[in-house]
Amino acid sequence: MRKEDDRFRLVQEGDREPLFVTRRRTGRVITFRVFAASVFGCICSIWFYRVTAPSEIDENRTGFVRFIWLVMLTLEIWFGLYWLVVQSLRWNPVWRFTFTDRLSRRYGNDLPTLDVFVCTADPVIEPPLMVVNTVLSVAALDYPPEKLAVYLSDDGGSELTFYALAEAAEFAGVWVPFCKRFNVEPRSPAAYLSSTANGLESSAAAKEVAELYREMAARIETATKLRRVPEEARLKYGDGFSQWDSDVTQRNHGTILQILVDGRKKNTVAIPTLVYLSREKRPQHHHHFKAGAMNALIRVSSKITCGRIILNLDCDMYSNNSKSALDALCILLDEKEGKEIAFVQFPQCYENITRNDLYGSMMRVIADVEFNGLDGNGGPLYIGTGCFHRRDVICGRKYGEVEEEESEEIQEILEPEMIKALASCTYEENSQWGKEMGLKYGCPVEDVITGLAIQCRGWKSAYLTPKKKAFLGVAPTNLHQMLVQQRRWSEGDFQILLSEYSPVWYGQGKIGLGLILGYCCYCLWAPSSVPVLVYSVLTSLCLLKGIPLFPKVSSLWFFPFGYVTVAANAYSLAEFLWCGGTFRGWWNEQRMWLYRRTSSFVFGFIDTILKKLGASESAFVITAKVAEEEAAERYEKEVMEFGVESPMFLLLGTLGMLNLFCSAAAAMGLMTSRDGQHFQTMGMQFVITGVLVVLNWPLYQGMLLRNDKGKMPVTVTVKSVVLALSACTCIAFL
Ligand SMILES: *[C@@H]1O[C@H](CO)[C@@H](O)[C@H](O)[C@H]1NC(C)=O
Ligand SMILES: CC(=O)N[C@H]1CO[C@H](CO)[C@@H](O)[C@@H]1O
Repeated sequence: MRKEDDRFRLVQEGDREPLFVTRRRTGRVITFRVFAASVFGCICSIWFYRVTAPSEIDENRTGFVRFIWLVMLTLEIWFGLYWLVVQSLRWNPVWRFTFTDRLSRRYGNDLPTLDVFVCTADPVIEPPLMVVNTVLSVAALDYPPEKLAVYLSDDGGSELTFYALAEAAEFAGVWVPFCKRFNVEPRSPAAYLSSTANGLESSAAAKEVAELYREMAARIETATKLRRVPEEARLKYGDGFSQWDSDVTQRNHGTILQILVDGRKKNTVAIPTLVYLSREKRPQHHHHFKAGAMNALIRVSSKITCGRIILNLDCDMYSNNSKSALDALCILLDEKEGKEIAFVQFPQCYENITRNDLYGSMMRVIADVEFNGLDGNGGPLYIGTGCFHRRDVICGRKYGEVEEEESEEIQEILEPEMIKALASCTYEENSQWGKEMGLKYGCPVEDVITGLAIQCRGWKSAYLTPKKKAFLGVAPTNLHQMLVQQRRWSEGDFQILLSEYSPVWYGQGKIGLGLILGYCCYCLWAPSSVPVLVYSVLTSLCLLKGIPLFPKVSSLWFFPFGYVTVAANAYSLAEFLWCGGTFRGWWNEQRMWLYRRTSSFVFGFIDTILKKLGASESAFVITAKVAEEEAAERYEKEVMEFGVESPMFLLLGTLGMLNLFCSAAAAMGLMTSRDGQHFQTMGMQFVITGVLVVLNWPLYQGMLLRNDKGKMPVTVTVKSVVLALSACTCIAFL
């Protein structure tokens, strides 16, 4: 009897099954917690050792040595506390799984309207052909075309980008139906045509589409190379180009708006709405970078298609999975748990990664471990791309306030001139835009702070990592770009910590402790550079000078130091391999971990402090997406690229040389003295400095052994050697 009841209930609730489930891995979490407790025990004994400073080394401690030990104690307290904060990211990870089949059964084509915002800022750094491939890949998403709109925001105000989009709008008429008919994947034409395994190569339809694409690509590339739009195109899309008068420049122009495909009208071919927008820019008005562009898009789109859901994408991130919108909707439309979720973040994945990921660009552990941990604590950060938002939430709706119903009637169609006013420089004056509405201004990582503010209004967010990556971008392919990007991130995150929206005080009582700590892990990137820098310099210099900093290898006190070092690294290696990485990849990531902390984060830290003191201005550097041929070859071979003179390289070079000189001198001293006792007391320092030297191998190669264009510039090498030698000499005679 009871069984039948159950079955009856199941049938009744058959179409009320959840659209997604949240899973935990209990076994792994318990193992991790036991392990973390053991490491913490050892950290405490390290602190205890430093404070009580056992008598074994005490006899010959002078005031200078005492001071150094005090510094070591401070650093180790910092490392220990930071380690504690970081554990929040692994304490309670969750994984989400969606059921798109249930979504289709329940909603069919009756899905909410979706607006996709693609942002580009410079036609040279971000080639128009790449941008339109991204646009085409989302235009062909598996989604009813009458519900979908793609907006391209061009902060470069470039005719070339507009021209490329106009060409793409025409090509979309062939491409979108083709993708849907043959269920093509991926839906970026360039990516599809370059993948050989698509099996459709031979069909007539595929050949025709490929031919059309190649012709279009050739036209766009020629125009880009000549920096001139062909005359035929000007005639064809006249009303678009007429908006560029002779004095339009990148920094000074009126709003340019063109609806290239209008899905609100009944079209014969079903393709989504396509809109080009370049908001007004005037030198005397601050444009607030990408956040400003996003806010202009939010307003302009509200008068055109007004999608209830907004997907935000960088112009280099194409959709590699046409079902990603449905995945995200499984979460946002779920009647129970989904109701409290404001946005769904996909990881930032890259296609241009070499096997061992020389620059650690994939951030494997962040993407596959830490963000799942954040999700378990209340939700991942909004990272500015690959994120599905609810429009009304991004515009300020608090959790618990009623949602406005989507109006059934077709929106009144406004004149383009009236819509353009929404993207003018002055529209935001005396308004809540940039504060309570839209993306927040005044921070280099506006996305993170916006996500935090949404979570502080009571919302949660969700993190989705489907096996087939949803969006794929282009990673920085040289060391300098990578370090510059990291500098901006660390600086922005640190500014958040010091701002009025700091997770620590603003988030207090609004979001859970786990999430506050989770934010702090990233917000403390910049300040965490200083201890790492000091620690690595101190251990090397003290090795040179023969000042012991660690217990003897034979002493019992050596155990906690050894355990923390070995266990933490073994765990991090296991985690990395579990995320699908290789051993070399892990080793490369350790190097990047060191380089980021001893260059990008140092500069991020100094910049932030200077800015707080009012001595420096914000600047936003876009990272280039194309590499010249030789450099690309070196990238493929995983040879580290230096090539430019940069203060960050000077710092890295000096530190590298310092480690090298100190360990070489100490090794020579050891060989001449033949004193086993020396190795006993200095063992740990030998190992640390030695590991740093081995880790730095590509740096030494770049400075001393290579002869290609990508080697370290000679001036940097010379300066580094001089600086490192003077530091060693100073210490030796102190
Ligand atoms: C991208 O999509 C293609 C085609 O479906 C698939 O084979 C590939 O594995 C995807 N790439 C990633 C990184 O998931
Ligand atoms: C921009 C860029 O570097 N693209 C490269 C990405 O990787 C593929 C294959 O490894 C190359 O063909 C692209 O040129």
